Amino acid sequence: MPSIPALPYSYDLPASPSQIALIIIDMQRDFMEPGGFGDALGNDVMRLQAIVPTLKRLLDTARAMNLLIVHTTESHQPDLSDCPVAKLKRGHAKLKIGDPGPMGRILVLGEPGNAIIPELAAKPNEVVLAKPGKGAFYHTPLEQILQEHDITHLLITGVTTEVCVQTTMREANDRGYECLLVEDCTESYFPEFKQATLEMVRAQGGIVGWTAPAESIIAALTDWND
Ligand code: C5J
Repeated sequence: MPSIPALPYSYDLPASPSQIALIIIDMQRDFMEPGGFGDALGNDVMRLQAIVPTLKRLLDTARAMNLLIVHTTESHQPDLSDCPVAKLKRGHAKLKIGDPGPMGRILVLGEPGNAIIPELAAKPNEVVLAKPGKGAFYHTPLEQILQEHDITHLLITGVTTEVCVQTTMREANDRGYECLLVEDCTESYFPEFKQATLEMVRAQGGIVGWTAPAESIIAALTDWND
């Protein structure tokens, strides 16, 4: 059975590529571009751009291998009925969730800022899930979709590492998935938080899962396919 060099030890691939899903968390303009939610919270959003070419290469590999691809966005209904008051009030941002901004209403489904960045836009056969929380399993059909496809292994990517990515990885780990966090396909507004998250998930013998760089994953998947 092929495996990927990873930390804290090699990540064994499943019997078939069809059991692997690529999960791409919240690569949406709200977090990636000036004028969105990330910017409203006072962050330097441009530092997230560095992962885009690498993530695109991994996405292309996953597409070539017909892996299940799941994109998520952090999104709320236009009436904000799915946004807890506590979330709405949090942070004293200059623009709150639902406020009009340069890319439309902040974190609202269907607004220009809520779209996935064009480089990583979903193809029609890929799953796109709008999630109202930080974790991708909360109030979404993700678990059911993974079960229907007999998925056992998740390659986890996206932004931001210590918020929606880490929350999703922990939720997935608790549900029994073998989770590999792709080191150079995830980013944070805070480099030290990204580093801490990578160390946290793979500590204690991989208590939440594994980490590996994209090139190791792409090489292993490509060899497997040959
Ligand atoms: C945040 C996310 N950071 N996608 N959302 O609020 O990580």
